[in-house]
Amino acid sequence: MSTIGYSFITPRWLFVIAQATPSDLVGDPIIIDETLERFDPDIVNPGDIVGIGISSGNCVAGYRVLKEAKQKGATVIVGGVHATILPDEPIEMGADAAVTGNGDLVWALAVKDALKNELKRQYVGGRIPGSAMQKARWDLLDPGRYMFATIQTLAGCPENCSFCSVWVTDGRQPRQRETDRIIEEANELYKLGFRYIVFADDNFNPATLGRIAREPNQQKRRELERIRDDRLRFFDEYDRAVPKNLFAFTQMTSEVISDEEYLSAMYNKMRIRTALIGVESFSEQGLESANKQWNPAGQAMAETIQGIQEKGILVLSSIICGLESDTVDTIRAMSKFARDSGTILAQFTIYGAYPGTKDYYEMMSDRRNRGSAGFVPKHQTRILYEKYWLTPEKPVYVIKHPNIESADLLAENKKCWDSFYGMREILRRIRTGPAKSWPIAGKIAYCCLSVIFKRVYSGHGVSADNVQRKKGIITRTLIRLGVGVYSCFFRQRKVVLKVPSRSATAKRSASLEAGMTSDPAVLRTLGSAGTGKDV
Ligand code: B12
Ligand code: SF4
Repeated sequence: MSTIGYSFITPRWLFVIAQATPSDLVGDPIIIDETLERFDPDIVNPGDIVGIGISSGNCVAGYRVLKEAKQKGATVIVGGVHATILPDEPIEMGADAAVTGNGDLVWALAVKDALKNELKRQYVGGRIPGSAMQKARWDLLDPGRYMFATIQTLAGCPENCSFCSVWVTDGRQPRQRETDRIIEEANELYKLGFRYIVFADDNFNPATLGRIAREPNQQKRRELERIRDDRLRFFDEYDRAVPKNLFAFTQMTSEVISDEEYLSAMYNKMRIRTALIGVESFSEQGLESANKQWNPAGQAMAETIQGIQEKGILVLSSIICGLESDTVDTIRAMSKFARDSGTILAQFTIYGAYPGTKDYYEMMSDRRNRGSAGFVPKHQTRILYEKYWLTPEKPVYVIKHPNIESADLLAENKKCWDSFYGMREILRRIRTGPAKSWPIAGKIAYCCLSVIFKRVYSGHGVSADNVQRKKGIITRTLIRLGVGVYSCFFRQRKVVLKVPSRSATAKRSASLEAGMTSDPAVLRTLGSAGTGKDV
């Protein structure tokens, strides 16, 4: 793993779990984000409590850290979305305990039990109400090492897209955090110099007028109406209490277009300027494969994107290549739709069946039962390996698509990126899209951003950790340039991006560390088990 010691997005859980740590018993935790620098086992002493957060994409690295920490005599507790879905796996890998669901409340209990040598195998954090969701400990953040800090305003999503685990883990009942805590965090981040933040919500607009109108269940409809009212009230208060020049990025559904009041408030009051929208597919069959038929298809989606951009929120369209109904032709058609839609940014991810999703469970059931008499598989797409997340295979080689060979899927995906971010297309967007009215500096910045975006995210889409992946000298130089320009406009305190030397890294090992990679973040609570004394 190589890292430049700087990361795009803060992994929010680290700072939330830091807040949940009983500092009176163990002192402040040491935070390590492997996107910034690799975990150094030498900082662990016997009796320390090490918390590791894993998602399916980075659990291999998480298990490496787990083994290294265990060898040093630590008590290791694993949480995060992957541990929530498969809590037995970290235990099989040697963890002392696994935490499922939200760690905000249950983490302190696990730490106390560890100190008393009474640790249980599993702690069920569940889906806690918004009022119980903790603030993040931004006092432990080194702001110079991240481009954006993350605030969560709401957890859960009422939809049930078949490729997504959010509604399974976080539930379909949206849970809104307390307004005061969100505002407090936003102001704290502002003071730390941030002028652009990420609202790390599962879905920022779970209850728009369009969503409410298509809800068949009357009770749920009323509940969504209440959530919409709460959201609008929260937007008002946020607007009053947070500086006007703190802007934000978020992820939301295209259905926001159905709600003029909500969309305007997102722009005017929450100051959202960019948003990732799950377009998934421009074809009706693709949307059906994704269980997202409520998303507009084709031209209707293009008009939706344009409508949102006309309101001032620039759209990053997220498109999946390799949904079950896809063929080489449909992917090419989608690529053209994306270019013609006017979306200012687009990402083309390759379909993956993550554990916890409906697709995954159905495909695994197909895998087990295919060949049994009378069994009708639900999918034509096949998962080729058990526990594929533990293999070094790239996601594209883990899935056998019914219509497209993996190599072709990769090639078509690459073409999507190449054509969307080809210089001719970038210039066309500058002449015809929302960028048309921008000053020349904005146009140049957009050109640079497009080039960097493609170099950094091509193939997999936006992630928190791409800075550390193996990037060539040109990409690294461009990233440095981009960070410099960004910090000029969106940071109060300028970010000086320098690569830390090995010795500097070692010296810092006993203090706060942060960064970005595809590796997991680690939270090390320094506590001497059994004594309760700070180390
Ligand atoms: C915001 C977000 C992003 C943002 C920012 C990511 C970031 N680093 O902050 C962006 C857009 C960059 C992103 C990108 C991607 N994401 Co994303 N993302 C999310 C989202 C919506 C919220 C994450 C978040 O910050 N939540 C707020 C924090 C506080 O909650 P949390 O992380 O769940 O932590 C709580 C608990 O899990 C637990 N916990 C967590 N760790 C630990 C550790 C210990 C020790 C304990 C005790 C407890 C604990 O306690 C915490 C507090 O309650 C989640 C959805 C979700 N519900 O998880 C998807 C999600 C994590 N992303 C997902 C995916 C697939 C991706 C991408 C691969 C998508 C892509 N491009 O193809 C990339 C790559 C991610 C990467 N490597 O960086 C999947 C992961 C699926 C899986 N099974 O692993 C999720 C679950 C969404 C989904 N579609 O199903 N993502
Ligand atoms: S993909 Fe988006 S809209 Fe669909 S369930 Fe997941 S969070 Fe909700």
